[in-house]
Amino acid sequence: MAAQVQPLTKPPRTSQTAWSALASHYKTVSKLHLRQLFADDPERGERLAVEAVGVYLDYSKNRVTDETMRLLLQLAEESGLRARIDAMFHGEKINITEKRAVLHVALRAPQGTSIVVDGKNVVPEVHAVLDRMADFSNRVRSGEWKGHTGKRIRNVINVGIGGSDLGPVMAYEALKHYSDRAITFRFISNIDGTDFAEAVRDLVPSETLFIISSKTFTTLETMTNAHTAREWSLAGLGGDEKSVAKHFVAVSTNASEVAKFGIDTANMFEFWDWVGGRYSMDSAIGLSTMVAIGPEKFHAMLNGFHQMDEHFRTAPFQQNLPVLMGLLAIWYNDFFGSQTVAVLPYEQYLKRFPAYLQQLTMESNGKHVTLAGKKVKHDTSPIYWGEPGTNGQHSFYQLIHQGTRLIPCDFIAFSKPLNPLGHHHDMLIANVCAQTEALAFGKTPAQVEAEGTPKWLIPHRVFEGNRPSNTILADKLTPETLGKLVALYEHSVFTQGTIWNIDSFDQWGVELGKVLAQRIIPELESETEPQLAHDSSTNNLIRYYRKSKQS
Ligand code: G6Q
Repeated sequence: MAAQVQPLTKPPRTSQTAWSALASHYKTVSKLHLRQLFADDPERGERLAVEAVGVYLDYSKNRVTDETMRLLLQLAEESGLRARIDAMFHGEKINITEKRAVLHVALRAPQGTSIVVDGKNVVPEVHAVLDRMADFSNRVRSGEWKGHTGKRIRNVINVGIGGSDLGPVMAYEALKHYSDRAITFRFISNIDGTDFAEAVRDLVPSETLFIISSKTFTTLETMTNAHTAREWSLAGLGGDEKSVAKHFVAVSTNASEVAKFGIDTANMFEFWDWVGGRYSMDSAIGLSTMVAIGPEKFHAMLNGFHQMDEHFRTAPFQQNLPVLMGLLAIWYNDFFGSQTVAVLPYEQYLKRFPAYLQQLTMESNGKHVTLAGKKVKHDTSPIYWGEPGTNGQHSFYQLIHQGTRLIPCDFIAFSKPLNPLGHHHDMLIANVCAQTEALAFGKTPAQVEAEGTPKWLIPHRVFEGNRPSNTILADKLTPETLGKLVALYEHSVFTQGTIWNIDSFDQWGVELGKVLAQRIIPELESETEPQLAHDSSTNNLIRYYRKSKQS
């Protein structure tokens, strides 16, 4: 039972006096308008901004005063954030319910550094796998790695789900600009056969390589898709079992299951139980990313991650980007009662970034008990969602501007475009500035009236403003910047989880989903009418499905 496991590391928590101070401070701040805060402090826009490792965060358009920030920073101190950061970086088993260290930071630790888990420095192993990945990627990219019939590999398909899919898809899309366009990359995750069918419909097996990515190598969706891939591949290659070695490689922690599937463990890329699925895009799970962009750029991405790691580990909290973002998320979630955060990248290549963040944030912090197994006192993870700008502006932004809910937003943008075309980029960035400005300052009835608006129409055209946002700016979307951006959110999630005193690194809800369907599959497939012992609704749905699939 998870809740009975005692914390291996007790965080030094005090009574969080800052929490009650923030609760009463909120009563004052909630009445303040950003218009006033900016008018009273002409320097606010420059003052409430931090730049570190090439990432600029403007948090001035948040509903905070200096006192709010002081109290939030005090909350971080009182929650033992500093000690928790050190515990993570030192390989302590802070994932207490699974008794595991949490060391995605070791995946990007430079060669020659040392991070010890169970008495062993794991950094050399990390680099040994990276070297094997580089060798493999170079061979595929150069055409040296041939398929069974001697043809070069033109298509690479990652088969995985959750953490073994979302990171690879997001990174591929984000870094497409840098990818080898001679190779087609696809991603199969859903157990819905359509996902597989559509991914391979225009491909030939002799030119197609599958990367089966699964930490456990037992996940229903991935194993089902992997077996279908094996059949499809064999069917196109004369049924010769020897072809599997040329068309399948695995990324896993489970060598025996990989061997059972028929993949030579020489073609297996390893990672470790101290890498959580949603924190694994920079491990061997990123093999498809490395094949796409090449080892050098993959290392540049790791370097970006590492720079943000070091910033998080060493910077004072008041200048610490992930800490500030985590604290602001807590401020809206727990004091304003905002339930969601919108992530709005103004960069088309980041179109899958919000989906990636949904897993990172909500699987990590969607928890209802503390490390000690007690019910949490405050709401945990907000719901993260979003779409790239400017598309969102023509749909759901209406609610952000004029709805009744307060939705804090993260705007993400880059100074330089990857595809400079006429004035496109200036117009794109003008939209970022205009949106954050409009959200913060709104439009008063007097302004609307001055525009000649008829009286009856004025209420409809008023924008209250006072809607908070962060603006995150970086120079250009590069592999290095992507690493920084992902690490920024990883550590913001860590900051939030530390303050709520929860285990951000387990996922019992997801584990439950992995076993639930197993019981029902035979009931749907059995030739004879099964004895059903579910509730009446589930029983009825099973019977309805069985009947209609036969009709
Ligand atoms: C991630 C989760 C989950 C996991 C998938 C795939 O943190 O644990 O999304 O990544 O369920 O698991 P496997 O990699 O074991 O197939």
